[in-house]
Amino acid sequence: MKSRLVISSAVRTALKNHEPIVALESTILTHGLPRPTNLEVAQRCEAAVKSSGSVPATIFLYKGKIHIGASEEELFELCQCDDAVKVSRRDFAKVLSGSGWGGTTIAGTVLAANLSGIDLMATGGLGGVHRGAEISFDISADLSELGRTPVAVVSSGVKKILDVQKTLEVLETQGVGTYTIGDSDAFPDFYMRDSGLKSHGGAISIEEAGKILAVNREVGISSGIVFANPVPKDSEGDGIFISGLIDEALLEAGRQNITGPASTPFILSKLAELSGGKTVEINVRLVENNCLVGGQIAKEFALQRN
Ligand code: PSU
Ligand code: MN
Repeated sequence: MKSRLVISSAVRTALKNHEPIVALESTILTHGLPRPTNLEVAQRCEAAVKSSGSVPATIFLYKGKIHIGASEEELFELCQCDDAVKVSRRDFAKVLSGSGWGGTTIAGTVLAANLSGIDLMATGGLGGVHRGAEISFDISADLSELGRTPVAVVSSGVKKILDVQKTLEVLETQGVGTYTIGDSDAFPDFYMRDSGLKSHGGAISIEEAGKILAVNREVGISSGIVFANPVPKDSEGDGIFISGLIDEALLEAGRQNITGPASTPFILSKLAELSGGKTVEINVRLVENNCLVGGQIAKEFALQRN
């Protein structure tokens, strides 16, 4: 097993010294954001984690190995490649038995982080229950992965393109706690700070988040946690405008019969087009902020644990 894991020297040192580490996903780079914004986001996310005093570990697959921590050149190549596979739990064996690139989803990143001893990751939006899942059964593997792997995810909630209420229900069933960082217990829906629904665990501070994660690990609970970090107030989208665009993007996906793993990337790129880049701007701003807050939570977690 160990020979399949390639851990960068910065991450290896941090693991050895029990320093705070934040894992970062790579599907957002290979499938979620357009070029060249993806590379810019990759670099800004790593810088945001570093500015908090934690160590970033971007996770991806390449040439039969699971990479934990990317060099500048690797980030560049990953963001350029055309043929990366979107990798969740079921995809590891296939992609690792070949030689190509894999961009890990939140599910894939949580799995790989856990294999390498990292307890927290940061990203933009968690996958969830797709609208119409009662017919399509399309429920992101992010939810079941968090149900079986004890890694915390810092995200701006669940994207409004999904069914947020059903997603919270499945997280409950999977034993995954949801908390909102800050002074409101509203669960965010990515573009907006308040989806109209609440986090089950309510509003918590960064210190409390670190402690909750430490206790989850101490007790040996085998499921993960969602720390929802709302988009900063000055970057929040116009809810009515974005809802209209989402309806349009979903209709177009239906017309073109786009389903399964292709669904989220298609809707995201359609939204970017329809909003003239506005949704991408919000995405960039919130993911960078989540990496900063993720780094702060990782530090609190390290203090509690060490
Ligand atoms: N939400 C976003 N941007 C993304 C994704 C989700 O706002 O890029 C990606 C993440 O990697 C997430 C994955 O884990 O999509 C979920 O895809 P699916 O619904 O096919 O499981
Ligand atoms: Mn799916």
